[in-house]
Amino acid sequence: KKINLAVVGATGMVGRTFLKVLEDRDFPFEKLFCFASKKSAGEIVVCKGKEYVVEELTEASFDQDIDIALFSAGGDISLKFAPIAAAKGVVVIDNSSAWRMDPNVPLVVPEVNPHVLKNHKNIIANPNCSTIQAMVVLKPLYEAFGIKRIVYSTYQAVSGSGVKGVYDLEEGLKGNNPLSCYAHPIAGNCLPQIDVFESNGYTKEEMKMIDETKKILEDDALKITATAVRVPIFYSHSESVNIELEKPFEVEAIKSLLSSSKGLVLQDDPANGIYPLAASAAGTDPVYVGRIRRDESLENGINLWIVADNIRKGAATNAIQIAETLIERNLI
Ligand code: 11C
Repeated sequence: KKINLAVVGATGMVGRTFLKVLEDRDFPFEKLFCFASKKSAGEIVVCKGKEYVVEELTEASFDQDIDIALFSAGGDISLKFAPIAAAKGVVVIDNSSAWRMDPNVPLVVPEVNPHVLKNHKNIIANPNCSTIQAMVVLKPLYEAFGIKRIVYSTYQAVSGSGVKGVYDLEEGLKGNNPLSCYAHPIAGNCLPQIDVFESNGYTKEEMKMIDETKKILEDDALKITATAVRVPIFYSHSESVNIELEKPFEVEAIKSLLSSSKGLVLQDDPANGIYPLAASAAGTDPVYVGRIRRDESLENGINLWIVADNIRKGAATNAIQIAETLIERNLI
């Protein structure tokens, strides 16, 4: 069956990357509908060499013959329009945080937990970018050795904040500091704040990593803490992850396990300067892992460095892989 696709938020940073990834992966769609706000309606976008006129998103948009809608237009749009689309038989793959923790909504990384897709009720959530890349590495470790505790420390690119974040860094590098996005200058800085603070002193980004990890690994007892930091990098999030495993392990066994895990590329030859780098990961789809070494302060502790393009694997690619998995498994 040929699929009719819609992209909601087609002119945004993730929306444009959806179109690029559909093209790169030669996703087999028949028709493509591109929606955005009234302000962007009429703009032309291109996918697989064909031009599409962006239409204003309205409730009637989903009366058309659409099988799958990829949403990336912010949480409010998802909250309002995903149920409308779902009720009209469209399967929504939503990149916002609006539906992620809803118990009726599968939260999916295709290499990690595709089995939960069979329970979908026409809304499927794409996890937060910093969670997605960690899951691709942590799931094989969880299965092979068990995990007791995770300490996440992130180094996140400005593109995670969309076009405003990219603008602030570009301008900051020219010596201007517009503060259109962040509370402090991002150029030459590290901001230990991503999103707003919650009452427990953690940021929303940190709590997303903690809560989404538990949901995806289906383990509420996991002990997790996180510090999320915005760094002056355009694309790709980097993460230092410290893990306390349940069982003893050999470092070489972990390297060999991860080198053969789906969606992962092992880059771990520090003597030759080989380890994952944000600049090399940018524009690509895999998750990269390296600097794998024992945490000698802990029984069964391991340290890892994980990098992926936050707009591709962290958003657009993961959503499109969900669509591909739905098709493969006849869940559409
Ligand atoms: C950032 N992780 O880097 C955020 C962006 O919940 O989808 C993605 C927010 C989300 O700022």
